[in-house]
Order: sequence, then structure tokens, then C-alpha cells
Amino acid sequence: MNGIALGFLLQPAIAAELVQPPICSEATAAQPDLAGICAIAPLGNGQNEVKITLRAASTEIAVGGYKVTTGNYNHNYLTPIVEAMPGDTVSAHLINALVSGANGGMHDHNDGSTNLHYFHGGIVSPNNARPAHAELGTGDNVYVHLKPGLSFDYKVPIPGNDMIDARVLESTGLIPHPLGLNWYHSHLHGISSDQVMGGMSGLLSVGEATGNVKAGCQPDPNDKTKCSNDIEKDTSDLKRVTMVRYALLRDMPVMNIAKLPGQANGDAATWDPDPGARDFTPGKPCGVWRPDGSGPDLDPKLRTGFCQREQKKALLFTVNGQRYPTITVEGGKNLLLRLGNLSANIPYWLELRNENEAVTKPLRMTILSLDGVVPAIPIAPGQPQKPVQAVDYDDVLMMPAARAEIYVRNDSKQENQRVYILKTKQHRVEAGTDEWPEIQLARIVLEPNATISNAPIALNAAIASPAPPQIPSTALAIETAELPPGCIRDLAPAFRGGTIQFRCLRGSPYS
Ligand SMILES: [Cu+2]
Repeated sequence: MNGIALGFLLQPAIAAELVQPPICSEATAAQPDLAGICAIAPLGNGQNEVKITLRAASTEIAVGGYKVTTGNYNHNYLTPIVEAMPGDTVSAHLINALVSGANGGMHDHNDGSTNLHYFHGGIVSPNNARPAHAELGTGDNVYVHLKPGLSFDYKVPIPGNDMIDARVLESTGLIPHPLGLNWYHSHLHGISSDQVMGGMSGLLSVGEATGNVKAGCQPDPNDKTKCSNDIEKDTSDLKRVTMVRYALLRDMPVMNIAKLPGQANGDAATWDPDPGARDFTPGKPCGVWRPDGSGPDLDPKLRTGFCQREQKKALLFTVNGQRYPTITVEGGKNLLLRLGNLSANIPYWLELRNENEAVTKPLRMTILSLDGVVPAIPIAPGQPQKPVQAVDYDDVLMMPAARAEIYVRNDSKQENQRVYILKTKQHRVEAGTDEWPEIQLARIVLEPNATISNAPIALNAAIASPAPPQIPSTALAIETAELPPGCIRDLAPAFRGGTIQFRCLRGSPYS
């Protein structure tokens, strides 16, 4: 028994259930772990301002079983999730407490500056939130350059109902902002790669977490154009049994490790500044160091959230900062994985493989949204009774910055527990020569289930108002008029209530 107990103690991360980031939303703002980080202010029309505070500083944080010093937000690798609704405003108070040269990363020309791309993926304005001066750039402005010791407030309205021209999704009419996952991250050119890798990034959800969970149609046997099920009821039933797990995929090379990743439990490590640590040109295998010190074992099954090329170094591939965590899905529950590839430059080609190798087929993944958009063209208001069937895939390639909502069902009759490994496939990305090693990222345990649900899953296509975008004749006149020198036309007339304006550079006689 002692041996078992010791073995368990030596690998604390393996048994650990996936932790969840704090969520800043109307429903959760009062939670103690969000004190000083999340504030909700009603805007008076049923909508809210959802505001997070991000304090960028170079501090020691927990990453994959080690303690590593990085530039990060709020002294935590696990950054807050922002959940806001179309029509809300998302705000961020960015405090730059970084100091010159000390974020722990690879660049030595770093003067401690930073900034924020707050709503990567959003259909929002990079302009200032009116009526502030344009120079303040409080919109989703990635050209802010925030020096150490300064702070900056970002304020970005999310377009609500009928505020976006549906042509952005190759449809007609007007739609609200699509529901799905976006992300925020440091965007200062020259240093953002290090800052993102150190943890200066997070996810931003438009819509509630289960907003894209929707039941599909069971065709009526007598009239195939109709559905025999009550889609609204089935949708609320599905949402009720949906377990949401946010999963932030991140990598970090570490060195000076006293203990191997399987044994580390809060031990100190140093961020490895050598670009070669993340060089995946072919012929540079990454394995797991043998306990007898005789070199790397290249069996991919051993690469549980890490791989190594040297005994004292490791490349960590964490989920929510944990190495190889477990996600347990109770019987009768389905799992909604809300994933973000928050790495600076590593593609994740994901699949779900049964732990039992006799099961050769991967578990198919139902994709509900990709990069913040439901992959279906908007539909007319009468059409929700004929939902668009969701599509299953064997794998999903997520390039850096990609987000996906993946639905994994556990509501069919299953007498035995099934364990699937969320892993990256060994792959070479068409766009380059890098060859990425297979890494086991997390275990998904599907507990036995007795109750069966037959509701199919549909895509939550946006509903477009039939009215075409109304452009006032005055605005039309401006739109067709010649542009004054030094000026550009403002985008999104619908978003701004139909007025088209020029934006002119400072110094232009028209500014
Ligand atoms: Cu971005």
C-alpha cells in the first residue's frame, strides 16, 4: 500500500481535476475570487458594463507543477473569463506594473511596456468609445503603447440586436453580435509573444457559456418538413445537463528543473529564454527523460502535458496551467469544452482518443462554434423550428489564437466508464516546416450512464431581422461622395445607428 500511496504523491497533477478560471459575468461578479478583478455596472437598458481589472506585473506563478516568474495578469496564470451579452459593454482597466527587462521571457529589448487587444474576434470598433477624444483610443485599439507605471481604460460596446449587417456572415438583414468565444491578449509589437506566453491573455465570451447549445430537429415521420420534437424544451433540457469547462491551452519552456514534470509539486523552475527550446523543425525529437537518466524515451504516451530534450529542461503544454488534468463528466451530463489556443505560436491539432487502444476510432467532436462564430449562415425568424444540424469531426486544428466550442455527449446508454485522452496529433502544418510532437493534454472521464437522450444537436445560427440595413439618404450622399484627403470612412453604419462619418488623421484639414 505504501508504494501506491507514494506513487500517487509523486504525481499529484495526474489525478487533479481541471480547475476553472474565475468568470466575470453578471451572475458571478460577487464571487470572492473576483474581488478587485470584476465589476458589473447596469447601463440602464437591461444591459451591463462588464469590467475586468488586469494588473500586468512580473511575478512568480504556478505553471504545470512549477513556480515560474513571468509577466502575467493579476499574479495568476489562470486569467479571468469575461462573459458579456450582445448589447453590453466590455471594459478593462489595464495597470502596467511591469518593469524594464524583467518579464522572464526571451526578449532583452523589453522596456516593460504593454497594451491590450481586448476583443480579438469581436465585430467591434478600434476607435475610441465616443464621445472621448480619438487620441484616447479607448476602443479596441491595439496601437496603445502603455509604459510602465501607467494605466489605461478600454471600453468596447458589443453590438446588440439588429446592429450588425448580416453580410459579414454572407447573409442579409441585421443580426446581433455572434455568440461565441473571443480572446484578449497583450498586443505590443516586439514583445507580445513573450507576454502572451507568460500568461497575459484570456478568454472573452459573447453570450452565456451555454449560449450556443441548441437542440436539433427530429423529423416528423409523416411530414419530413416538420420536427416532431419541441426544440425549445429540448434546448433547455440540453442546457440543463451541459457541464461547461473552459480550457486555456498554453505552452512554456522551462529550465533548471530539479524534478521531472511528473514529480514536480511547486518546485522552482526558470523560463527558458532559448528560442531553440521551441524549435520544432524535423529531426529534433522531444521525449520524456528516463528515470535512470539515460536519455529521452520517445514513447508519445509518456508525454503527459510536456516533453523534453534535456534532463533539466521541459516544454510544458498545460490546460488552465495544469499539466495533464482530468475532466470528469457524470452520467447523463454532456461536456461543453470552451477551448482557446492562447499560445503565442503553437498549433494544436486536437483529437479525443480512447485510453483503451483496442478502440481505434477517435471520439467525434461536435463543433458548436469556431473563432467566435457559429458556422452557419444567419436564418430568418421563422426558421428556428428547422435548425441547422451540427457537424461532427474526428479532429480540429487550432492555430494560435483559435477558439472552439466542442460538445462531447455522455447521455447515451453506457454501462462502463470510458476514458478519452484530449491530445495533439503529431503533425506538420502545411504553412511551414515545423513538426509538432504528439502531446497528451488532458483526460476526459465519461462516467457510466443509464438515461438516454435522443435530442440531436443543432447549430445556433444567428437570427437575422428581415429588414435590410437602412442607410439614411444623407449618409448615402456621404458614402458616395469623394473622400477628403487624409480621411477614411467609418465602418459599420448599422452599429452607429445609420450615420456614416469620416475619420480624418490628425493634421488633416478635415479633422
Ligand atoms: Cu488579437
